[in-house]
Amino acid sequence: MATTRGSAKKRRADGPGDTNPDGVPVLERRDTEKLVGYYRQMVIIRLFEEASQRAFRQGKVGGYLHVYIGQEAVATGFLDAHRPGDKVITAYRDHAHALLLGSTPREVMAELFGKATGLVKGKGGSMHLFDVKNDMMGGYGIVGGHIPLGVGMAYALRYQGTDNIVQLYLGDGAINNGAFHEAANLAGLWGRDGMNPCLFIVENNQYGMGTSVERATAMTDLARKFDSYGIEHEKVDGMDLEAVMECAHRVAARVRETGKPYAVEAITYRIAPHGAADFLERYRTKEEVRKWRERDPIGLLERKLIDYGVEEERLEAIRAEAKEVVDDAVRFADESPEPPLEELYTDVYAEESVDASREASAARR
Ligand SMILES: Cc1ncc(C[n+]2csc(CCOP(=O)(O)OP(=O)(O)O)c2C)c(N)n1
Ligand SMILES: [Mg+2]
Repeated sequence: MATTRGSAKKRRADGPGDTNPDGVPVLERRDTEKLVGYYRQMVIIRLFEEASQRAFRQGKVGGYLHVYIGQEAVATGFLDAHRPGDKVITAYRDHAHALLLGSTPREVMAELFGKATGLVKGKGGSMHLFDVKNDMMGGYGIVGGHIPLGVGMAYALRYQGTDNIVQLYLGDGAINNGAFHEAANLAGLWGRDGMNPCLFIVENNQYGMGTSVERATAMTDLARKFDSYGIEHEKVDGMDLEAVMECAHRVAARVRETGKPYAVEAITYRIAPHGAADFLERYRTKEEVRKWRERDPIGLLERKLIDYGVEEERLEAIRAEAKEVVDDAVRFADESPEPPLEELYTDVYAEESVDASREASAARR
């Protein structure tokens, strides 16, 4: 089905004027059609994640793989406030972020399968998705490792005189890492002078692998950790897409305007196991998972859409079409070729700098 092959379609903020002339956020006017579009995207992400986890368990995916099931409303809502040129950086649970920014399900699935047609030619895999043209500055596998990079990007965006911002996603576990504290300190410091438009989005999914937030830190109010660095913050219900969208537009506009960092702790839940190879979940009860499932972000949105007058048949049709998009992506990844051996030696260093340094050393000779 040619028409369904495309990515979860590109999404952008409403453009100049995230607030109306009275200063009221645009999102106070409900746009049911937009929400239906996001329902489609969230269903694509859910089915994509289920398919990728299955493929991993069938041995089709190398490296490791972590799915975003349960957390869909967080990236969907925050990226609604994305504007071209803003940068997005996250950890290894990164498929949804890439899809939402415009990478196609085909190229992302092929990347997981390590194929030549993958987003980064099959060289990155699940944890290292990168799509510069769509502002996706990476998935990173080292917990906390991307946080200093994101803060540095935010500085660079201001240094270059743009009004772009960085959306920096991190987990509850990453916040206990030293790299977070060093980077947050600099973000606060540079932000004091309007030089750090970094929006920290803490995806508190309650666990870092098998360790709950309560077992990982004595101060479990993660948003408040940002107080130490002079960074203002709030919390949002990360299961409720509309709440996330409202928060995202309001705080992104503020970061864009002031050049100061801001932090949001999105309260969410990892419904799936930590990684695709994890089956035993001794660290939590079935009852706990069941309770959170009652607030599954897709189910919540579905109920709201029905309340807003959208017909169940329309949602049914969207689910069927989403399944075709994902089936097509899996077929494409399956049938794509492996990267040729010569690819081992390409993209190791940036070509331009290699040429420039060759020219410079030739000139010196
Ligand atoms: C520096 C480092 N230490 C440990 C690990 C092993 N590890 C992988 S994921 C993870 C948990 C991170 O939890 P969180 O930041 O909450 O992210 P989530 O998996 O919940 O999305 C750990 C400890 C790692 N990848 N890097
Ligand atoms: Mg976590």
